[in-house]
Amino acid sequence: MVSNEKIKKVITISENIRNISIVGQINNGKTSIFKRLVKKAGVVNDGTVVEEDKLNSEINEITTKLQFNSIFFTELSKEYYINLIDTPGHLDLKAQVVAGLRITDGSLFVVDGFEGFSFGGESIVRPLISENNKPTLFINKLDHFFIDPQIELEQVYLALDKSVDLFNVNIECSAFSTDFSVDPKNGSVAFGSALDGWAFRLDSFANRYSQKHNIPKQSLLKRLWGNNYYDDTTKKWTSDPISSANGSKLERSFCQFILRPIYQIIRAIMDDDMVKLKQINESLNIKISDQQLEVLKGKELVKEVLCLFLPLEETVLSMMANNIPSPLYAQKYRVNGLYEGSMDDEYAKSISFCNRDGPLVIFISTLSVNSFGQINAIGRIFSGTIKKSEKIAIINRKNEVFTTDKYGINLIINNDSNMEIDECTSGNIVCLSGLKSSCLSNSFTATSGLGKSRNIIRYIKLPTYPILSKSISPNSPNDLPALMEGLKKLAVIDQVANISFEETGEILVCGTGQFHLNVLFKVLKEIFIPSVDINISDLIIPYRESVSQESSLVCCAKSPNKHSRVYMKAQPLQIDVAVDIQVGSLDPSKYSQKEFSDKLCKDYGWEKLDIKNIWAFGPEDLNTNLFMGSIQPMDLQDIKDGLIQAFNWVIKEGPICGNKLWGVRFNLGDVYKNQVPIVRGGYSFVIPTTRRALYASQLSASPVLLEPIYNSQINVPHAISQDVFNLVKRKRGSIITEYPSRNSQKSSVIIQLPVIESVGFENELKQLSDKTFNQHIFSHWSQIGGVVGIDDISTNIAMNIRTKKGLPPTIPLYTEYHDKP
Ligand SMILES: Nc1nc2c(ncn2[C@@H]2O[C@H](COP(=O)(O)OP(=O)(O)O)[C@@H](O)[C@H]2O)c(=O)[nH]1
Ligand SMILES: [Mg+2]
Repeated sequence: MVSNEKIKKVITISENIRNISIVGQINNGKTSIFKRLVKKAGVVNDGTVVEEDKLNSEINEITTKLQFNSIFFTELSKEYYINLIDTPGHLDLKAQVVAGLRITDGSLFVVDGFEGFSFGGESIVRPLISENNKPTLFINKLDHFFIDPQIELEQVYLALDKSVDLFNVNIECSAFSTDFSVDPKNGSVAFGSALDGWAFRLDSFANRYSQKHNIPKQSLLKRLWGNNYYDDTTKKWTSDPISSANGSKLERSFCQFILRPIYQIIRAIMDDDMVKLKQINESLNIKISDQQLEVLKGKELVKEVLCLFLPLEETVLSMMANNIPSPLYAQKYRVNGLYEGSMDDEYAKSISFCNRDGPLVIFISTLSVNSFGQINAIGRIFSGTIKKSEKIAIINRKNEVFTTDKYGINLIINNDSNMEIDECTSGNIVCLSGLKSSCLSNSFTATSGLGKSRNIIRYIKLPTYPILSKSISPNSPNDLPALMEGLKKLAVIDQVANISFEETGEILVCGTGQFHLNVLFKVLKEIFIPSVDINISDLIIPYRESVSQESSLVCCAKSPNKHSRVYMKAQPLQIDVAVDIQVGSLDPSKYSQKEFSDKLCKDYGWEKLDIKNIWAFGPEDLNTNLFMGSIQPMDLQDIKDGLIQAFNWVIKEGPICGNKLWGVRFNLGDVYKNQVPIVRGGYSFVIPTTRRALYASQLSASPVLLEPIYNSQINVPHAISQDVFNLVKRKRGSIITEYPSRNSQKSSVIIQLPVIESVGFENELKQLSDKTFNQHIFSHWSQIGGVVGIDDISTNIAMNIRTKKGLPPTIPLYTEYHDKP
């Protein structure tokens, strides 16, 4: 237990602070490591807190929300205060990983050394680099290798080397400027078993051998990895695996000096050879009592001896403290990616020096709810000092500003307990409590004042997209207000979930996948409205309306009095533009109209555009439809807003089945408005008439439906891979790549699968083998069937949706909205 006074002192020394996320693919051992570190060095280290909190944070042992813990660690009389965050590995919850990466400067990237580094890991490297978060690598599950008594140590080395290599290749592919690659030789890679609690770096052995053999540690470190061999006959180091003295095969130094002692300990214990074990213990200076040697047997004894020999906690804490930069150092290069304003202004300078006396800048990257239902705002102080009762300004995603002096400042001890403090300086992660919920949005900047401009810390671009919904209703109508209240809170704390209240009275909760939905409903039921009984529907698969060709004619809609007319055509929005907007690499809201127009011409080959022509992208949250204005000279300023409103209406509810539109470009033609306002009856005609023109143009452009497609990773035993391939085919999926793991009997297969097929797919996969594992992430929209109205598949889907929504049972033709000019 570290005293509060001590903590308050350490957190003021930014050089001694480390902010670190534990990241990696699901099931690789992140939470196991987190728990060990917390138990050993958490500032409240009675070892019980983590277990209690588990209830709220895991479903079937899968981490579902960021887990925080403060750790205190001393090495060579330097005291470190580490804010450690365990992140979920499930791809549905990737947005939380990014929220963690943003407020930390480095990470512990956990890889399963036995299965190797693959797809899920790759997708986390990208946000890691874009957040300028410096990784260290932990290669886990080494115990798996040693189960086999015939194990070839050289094969183990090759597998570990491959994991390090693949990790670095991914880092290098994503990073342009910073060198974030890792290397066992410089101490940024650790190997071990989180389950058994042992781990080492080359350092752990170099220290021992350099003393024993009287060789400088640094020169030994270089030789313990890579193609280095020690020839006992010549007493010389060589890079040749064959002895020059007698032609015999040499053992690689990593195997001889590191893996072999571990192997020998395990073998001696498993073979019950206590004499041998005692010899090894003596030579390696492992101090285990005779009493323990008698009581413990087999695996338990292996754990005990290896934990004494190579304690995981010390290895990992030392690696993180020495390889991950302090805020003082990290903010110098991170400021560029973080701050929106000019790099010359006082905010940028203060952030880059992590200056506690500068203006206050806090970025709140996540809202967390504790088991008592209280919402806390967790963020990083990048500059200045936050002091109790001093007024702060909050700028949210919508650029709204709130000021308040009513909040508590807390250090995070763990997810369920905080330590209230009066002030906190830059470089720390803090939790602000008691903020009014009206000010809270899922990420925002808090500052001491707004300065001259309203520059802020850049918002996090969400890496995932809500795609699957379920509708929800209370069992008893009296509970509706409570349900609404609970859902409002849910929308505040979850960055990605989308909760919508339909005109039909239906309430839809939309998440990134089934796992995400399970998490949302669990939080809702267990924390926000434990006393309300709710009904949850089956999955609702979203389809989008789109077009596959240009309208076959220029459509026309006349105002009711026939005096005004709107002409319109629709066509598919160029696919790379739509896709780049979808994945976030092209964001219309980031550019001025002229810049955007130039970009379309330069990067997407559009013909020189009259820049005034791009009128609107929509819908607001995902601008994948475009409304091009008219080029006619006649002045439309007085009705332009109405025209755009009609566009925004139609793209939310298309004519085929009232679904959203994706990838449609509408081109406004001529607009005739009667010059005498009294005759045209004011402007009330604009919206309904334009809407009809839009409908007609969409319906005359070979309308189609799009279905969502997943990118999925499945881990399957080699023995059933052919059966799995057949299943994928049957479910309309396609195989993208296969990564066979050379150590285990499994492959990692990347496939694309229609979302609707994923539900049954999982069940059938489990029937083939319960050793399979799969997870999905939204990939893209793809046309299903042919033109609606002609093709049976798409027409039936559209008809079913119409029936469910209570729409008339025929899909309209364009002629219903088109008036002969
Ligand atoms: N054999 C073995 N299993 C491990 C090791 N580390 C973790 N596990 C197991 O792997 C599973 C997932 O671990 P967890 O820490 O929850 O992984 P996370 O999803 O990355 O947080 C659990 O069943 C652990 O007991 C290890 O070093 N060796
Ligand atoms: Mg976990």
